[in-house]
Amino acid sequence: DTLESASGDGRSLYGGTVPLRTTPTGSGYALKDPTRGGTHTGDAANQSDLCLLGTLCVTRAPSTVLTDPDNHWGDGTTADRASAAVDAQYGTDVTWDYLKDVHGREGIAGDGRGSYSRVHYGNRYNNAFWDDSCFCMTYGDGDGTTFGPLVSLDVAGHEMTHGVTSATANLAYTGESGGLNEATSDIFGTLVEFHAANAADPGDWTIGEKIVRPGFGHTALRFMDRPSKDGASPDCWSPTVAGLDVHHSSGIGNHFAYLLAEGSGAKIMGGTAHNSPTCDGSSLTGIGRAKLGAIWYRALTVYMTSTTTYAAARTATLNAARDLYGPDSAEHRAVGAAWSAVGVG
Ligand code: ASN
Ligand code: ZN
Ligand code: CA
Repeated sequence: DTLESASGDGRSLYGGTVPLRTTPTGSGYALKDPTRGGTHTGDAANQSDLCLLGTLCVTRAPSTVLTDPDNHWGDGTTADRASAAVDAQYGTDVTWDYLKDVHGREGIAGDGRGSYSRVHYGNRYNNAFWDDSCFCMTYGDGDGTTFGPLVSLDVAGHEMTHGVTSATANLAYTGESGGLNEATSDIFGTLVEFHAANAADPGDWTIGEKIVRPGFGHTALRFMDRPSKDGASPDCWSPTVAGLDVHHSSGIGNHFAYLLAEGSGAKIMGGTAHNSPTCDGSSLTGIGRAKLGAIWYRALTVYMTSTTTYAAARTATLNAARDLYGPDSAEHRAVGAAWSAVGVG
């Protein structure tokens, strides 16, 4: 577009020094990226939304977009309130670039519109969330004991993927479709993390490894190679999956995604050993992350609906693999084998 933009950089909490595109204001720069649909980040000033009955909330916009006099943002620590904003803006940039470069999608809704992020939401707020109604992201600072600031790449990619899901399959956030909704966010959150190729926050198959603190009791929120490592998620499908919290029933989809991309053998990634046993005793060879992403994206945007179950997700991803690689392709067979390996046969 014709809007002027400038090249800056930021020192983030988790990703080292990162590039940022900003908007010159005359006296300085605003943390707003005209090259990515006007994506911007503001400080929520530790305010919370006004909620009635806990659920009907009025979103409080950040009073201002962050500004900086010299286009060098943050100091890489929480001492500077801009550091978390650098992570949030960078995470949104990488998610934007992943969607565009890999899937040809212009922004979360596919219409070129940028989202905005609010950092420092509430007081020691232990969550991050996407909100369709404001087309915006909100990040808490964490309580410092269980979580630090929730602005890592995988969390940003996870949350903004909820916006993509809303705009496409619109998987209902309950039962098996809810597990698929969460798995979709973990899958693309992870593929965003890999796409960033950031040396300080390299790709892996865990969610939230940068934000958890010792008080959380696990080294990550979720483990896609073996979901049961979190103590609550299933590795293998059974009829009880539908009754689990969506952040645990997602384990079936996460385990499928890991096996399809990486296979069942032992691997070292991001400094940690991954070993993903199958539920049917099979040995699988992975088809790679790029093909997983292509297959899941096509399944999500063409075949899945609000009521898709795991059995229907098997069909949706088989249809997508057939479209992309052919009915007798190794990829099509691999999709069927990976679902069978998590008990969806
Ligand atoms: N962090 C949670 C999630 O993305 C918050 C939520 O909206 N349920 O699943
Ligand atoms: Zn989620
Ligand atoms: Ca991760």
